[in-house]
Amino acid sequence: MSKQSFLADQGPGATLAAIRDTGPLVQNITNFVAMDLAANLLLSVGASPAMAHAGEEVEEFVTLASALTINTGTFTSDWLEAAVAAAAQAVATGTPWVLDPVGCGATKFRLANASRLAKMRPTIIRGNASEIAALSGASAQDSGGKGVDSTLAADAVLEQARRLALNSGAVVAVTGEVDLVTDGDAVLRVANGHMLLTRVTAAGCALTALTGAAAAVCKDPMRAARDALVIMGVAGERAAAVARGPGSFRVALLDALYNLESAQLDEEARLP
Ligand code: ATP
Ligand code: TZP
Ligand code: MG
Ligand code: MG
Repeated sequence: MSKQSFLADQGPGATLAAIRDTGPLVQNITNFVAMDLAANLLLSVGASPAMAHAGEEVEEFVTLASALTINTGTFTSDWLEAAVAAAAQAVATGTPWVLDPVGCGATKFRLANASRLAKMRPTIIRGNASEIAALSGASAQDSGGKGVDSTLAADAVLEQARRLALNSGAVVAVTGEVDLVTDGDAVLRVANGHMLLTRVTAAGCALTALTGAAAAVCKDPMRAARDALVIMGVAGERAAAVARGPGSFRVALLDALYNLESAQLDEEARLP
């Protein structure tokens, strides 16, 4: 895919409008920490969240959903098997699916889980820089990371992100102060956001859920990933302007997402 082909497309405002118009059902297999924020964030932008991870129902659920997100943040072995079944069903039904390899550099179990899922044709992989470095095969020393948090800037792992995109077939979105999105060839950057997003747990996980909603309405995964980052980043900036700290920021973030005007989003997007 050439850079021109997706840049010629409509901007993030059109993606937000499409989410609101169509209200896509986004199925999330996500962690206990993130479930509340991710579900509320999807509702705030006009999507319909469903948190469903039981092995008995995941395949049936995927057939109903417009997108699937899988976040490995608090996985146990049974959740992993359910996620593998859900990912296979997503691929079989042509449902876009997004992988969030939370803290995958921290333990062998996490890396094995995320690596297995990364081989199952995710549409988009979204992680912080340390997670993307670890998933691309970098050593624990090179990928850094502190549990689920990153110790690297997104641009420091550009080559690893490119390699991961080429090996997995996914578009890779790396978040940080300046986010980057790559399909292994073209690279996009999003400079929106605010430091307070790193002071609210599961902001990244909720962004992954939002990326699922964007992928549901936007066929081009580069554009879907970029637009989700712009929506989250602009909302973060607006929330920070009225917040007194992480607690009020978390509430203000949902309000900002709900009140975003799609026309203004394109003006406030910072795409260096
Ligand atoms: P969490 O922040 O909840 O630990 P994560 O580590 O998975 O999640 P992050 O890289 O923190 O994900 O990205 C979450 C959001 O925060 C993204 O929208 C990103 O653009 C934004 N962000 C991250 N770091 C910064 C920063 N230093 N300045 C501005 N925005 C940031
Ligand atoms: N521990 C396991 S999952 C999780 C924590 C703290 C949430 C991580 O959220 P994010 O958005 O990846 O920082
Ligand atoms: Mg973080
Ligand atoms: Mg994360």
